[in-house]
Amino acid sequence: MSLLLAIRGWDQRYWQEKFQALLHERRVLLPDEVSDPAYVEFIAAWKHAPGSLKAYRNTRAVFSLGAGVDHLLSDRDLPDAPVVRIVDSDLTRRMTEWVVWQALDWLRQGARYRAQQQAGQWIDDREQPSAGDISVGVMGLGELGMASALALHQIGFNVAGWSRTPKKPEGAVSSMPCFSGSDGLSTFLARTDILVCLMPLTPQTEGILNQSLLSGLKQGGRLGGPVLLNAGRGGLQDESAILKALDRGVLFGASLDVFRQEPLPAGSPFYNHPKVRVTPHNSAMSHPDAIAGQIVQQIHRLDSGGTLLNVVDRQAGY
Ligand code: NDP
Ligand code: OXD
Repeated sequence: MSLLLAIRGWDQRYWQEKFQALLHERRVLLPDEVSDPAYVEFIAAWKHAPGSLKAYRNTRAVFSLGAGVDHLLSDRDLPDAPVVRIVDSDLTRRMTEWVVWQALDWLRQGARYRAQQQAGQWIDDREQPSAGDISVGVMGLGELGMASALALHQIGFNVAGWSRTPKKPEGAVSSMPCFSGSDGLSTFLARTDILVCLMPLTPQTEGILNQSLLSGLKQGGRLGGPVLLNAGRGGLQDESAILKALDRGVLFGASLDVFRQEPLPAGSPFYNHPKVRVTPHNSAMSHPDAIAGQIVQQIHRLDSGGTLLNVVDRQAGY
């Protein structure tokens, strides 16, 4: 029996070696090494070609090599097996770093001071707000959103959250205002200076970062206007609405790690936009050792009669 690696865009051989070094009792195969699909017991995938997994009818679980599973669930021919995602403390920490980095860069006017330094200028003529003057709204209070909310709260931002189902946070963020569903959205947006989007891409969230949502954000504020940070998925974005909102001053700025088309094509208006910071979908890279280790552990759990962890709800899409 074997584990099939179905990967596009990453180095397949590298991942194969990582998995094979940990999974001694099974062969780890790439698609063109499979002679009989019936012997494929597990699949670990990242952005496989839709339809290409149809033949693997004995699959016991399909593992995503990342936290998101939209790349799997958008494939109508995915084998009818549990879909498992990654929940990893290293990945969560990296995402928290990105969110905090971007929030602080907007708060502390990073672009302005970098430009001043390059121009050899010493200008200290502007008032500097502090984190306590800024309300951050985190959309998506899952593994990543909750960790980011906690870190932002610890820095002193006024943090609130929004999710699909109601939340009662515990510990340091127990007093964080939490909103949910379409009923809670407008109140959540109206208090938000920095909107952090850490939601999955599902049929319900596709294009949610649109003109109507952006125009519901708090206008004015100590940053000069609202700022969007999106590291969820590009499919959440209505990109022309974001550009219009930036150009019309409805949005003051945006930090975007994800795009509808990746790699973001040369010539995209996002690259040179003075109010946009672009990172190449690497806010929270999956570390191969941690990811392969976690998936192999899950396989061993099944082997010893246990159940899989982090199985997604195929109906909800995440
Ligand atoms: P989780 O599944 O743990 O959390 C998802 C959150 O989104 C939950 O709070 C959920 O609400 C909320 N949500 C889902 N659908 C809706 C909706 N229709 N309306 C409101 N809230 C909704 O996911 P993670 O935190 O682990 O990851 C989030 C996403 O981040 C991933 O799906 C992936 O797309 C992206 N990601 C990006 C990376 C990058 O490098 N850019 C790296 C890793 C992940 P509820 O709590 O009520 O269920
Ligand atoms: C993920 C990603 O989903 O890196 O893990 O985008």
